[in-house]
Amino acid sequence: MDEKHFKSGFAVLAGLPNAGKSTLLNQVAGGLLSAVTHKPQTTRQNILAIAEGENYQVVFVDTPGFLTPKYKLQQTMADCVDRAVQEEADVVLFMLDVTADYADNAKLIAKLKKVFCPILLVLNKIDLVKDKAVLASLEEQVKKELPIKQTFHISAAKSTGIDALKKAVVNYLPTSPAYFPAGQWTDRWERFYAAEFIREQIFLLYQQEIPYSTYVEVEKFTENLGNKNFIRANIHVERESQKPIIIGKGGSMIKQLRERSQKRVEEFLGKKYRVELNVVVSPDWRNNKAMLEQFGYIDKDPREM
Ligand SMILES: Nc1nc2c(ncn2[C@@H]2O[C@H](COP(=O)(O)OP(=O)(O)OP(=O)(O)O)[C@@H](O)[C@H]2O)c(=O)[nH]1
Ligand SMILES: [Mg+2]
Repeated sequence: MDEKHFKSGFAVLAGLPNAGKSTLLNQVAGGLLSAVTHKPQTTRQNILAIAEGENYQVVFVDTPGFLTPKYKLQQTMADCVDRAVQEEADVVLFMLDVTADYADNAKLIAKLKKVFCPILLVLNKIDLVKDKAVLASLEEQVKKELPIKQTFHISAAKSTGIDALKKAVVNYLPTSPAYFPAGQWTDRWERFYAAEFIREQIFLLYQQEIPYSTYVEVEKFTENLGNKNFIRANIHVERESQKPIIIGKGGSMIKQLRERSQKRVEEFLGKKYRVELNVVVSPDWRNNKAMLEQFGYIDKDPREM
């Protein structure tokens, strides 16, 4: 390793819900690290993926979709975006879904105007546009408002344009030693991913408000205990009336959820697990500061510890 020329830093993915940030993170990470679903607001916390080469280490940061908070959980999600963009980023990748309404980005753009680091524009979902002139006109609009260094046309889902983007990102990083030991690909524990992927399956399986009202807590995560790997998770919902919806008629829904979650976790961790799910009612947790702290969505105020 040539320390004089080693580059390292944080590349933050910022964009509206559903722009494809987590799909891109998974592409650059080379594994399904971050939950992806067709529903907006899938990601609730910043998720890192570390990509490294001979002379660089890029820490990609997936953030929750930028939104105007309506309840406390959404406030914690917006805080994650602020922290990543304003405090952590060495380069920001501003992601746009080229099929979505550009006007919805106004507030995020206002925020990005205050950022000092370079901003790259990433136009995503180009597989869905036939008329490529749309891309040039979008780029022109964004450039009227933000000092964009470079623009990339990608399809995160179809893996188009990813290598060029990844390569370019390295150029915008400072000369710096690596932030994480070589070979490390994330900063989270397996337990965290187990909870995330069960939550991902809830987003895919249930409708309307249910996914948004749910928090998954992995209560037990044991490996090789009598040759068994075992995960027990509590699914917290907000109201008593949501419990039977999660469970379904004769337990049919929770059975499906258990099977899908088990498959997803096994694929990710590369081992067999037995997953057990339990439903708990935690009234109005999305608006309860103490519960949000307990669930790890807010860092505890050290003065109150
Ligand atoms: N056609 C197409 N779909 C894509 C592309 N990238 C992402 N998607 C889809 O867009 C949806 C949202 O993708 P996510 O990666 O979860 O989006 P996100 O920006 O992380 O969303 P939040 O976590 O809610 O902020 C999923 O259904 C993806 O499969 C793309 O390049 N082309
Ligand atoms: Mg996401």
